[in-house]
Amino acid sequence: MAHLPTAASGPTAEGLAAVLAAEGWVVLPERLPIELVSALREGFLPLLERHVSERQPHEGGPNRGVERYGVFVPFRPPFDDPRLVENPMVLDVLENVLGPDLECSYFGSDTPFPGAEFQPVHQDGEPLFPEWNAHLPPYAVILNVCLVDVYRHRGPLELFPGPGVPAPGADPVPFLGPAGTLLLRDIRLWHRGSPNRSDRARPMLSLLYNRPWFRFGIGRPTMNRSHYEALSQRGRTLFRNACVTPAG
Ligand SMILES: O=C(O)CCC(=O)C(=O)O
Repeated sequence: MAHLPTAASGPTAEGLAAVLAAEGWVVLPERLPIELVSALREGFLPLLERHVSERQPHEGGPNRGVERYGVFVPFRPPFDDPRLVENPMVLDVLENVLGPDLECSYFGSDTPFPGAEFQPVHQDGEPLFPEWNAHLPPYAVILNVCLVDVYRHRGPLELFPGPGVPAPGADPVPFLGPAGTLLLRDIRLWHRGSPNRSDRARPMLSLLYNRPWFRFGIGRPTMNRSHYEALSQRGRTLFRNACVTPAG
């Protein structure tokens, strides 16, 4: 059975970055504080409820399937907490992988409800040069944080290690762990959502960090000017291409 790569190969940012670059993902050795996770969950559930009441479950693309919802996350408390959006451990690893000019250009979420089934195996980002048969260095990495404990039957995200299309019958590795566990995965990593056989939804936040020339196209972080101005210098650099609306 495959295991998620963790700090075992080196607890330093460089060691974690090397695992991420080689395997396509890494689970960080520290989790978000439980009180922050509770605040994120309490803040997120009303957004999810409103979204569900207004939308059809499969809205958001062919990969979504039924009972799976994608909700964009507004950049305001508690979601703008620097321990989440400019987490020092995350940024130290990512600067090693993406360079010092990285930016954050997507803030969303994925939630399979009880009854969700398998998604098709897919990548969130296409290879940059599909006609060129070479694996290029990472240019965009997703940070995933589950807001509830995730175990086998609660619809974990399933990851297929390494570059390339998974071989038929390849065994994916489920992303399991207590709420607040931090996963970094290359946008090109093949993955799928799995069935949620529990009695509870599995909300998971997604932030995309990328090299400055990459454009993802949807889910650009949106914040009002007062939230932008409250950011640290590092935060303003990370969110320099955010959609900033007048304060109000
Ligand atoms: O949240 C999940 O389990 C998978 C979500 C996903 O990969 C997607 O919607 O593209």
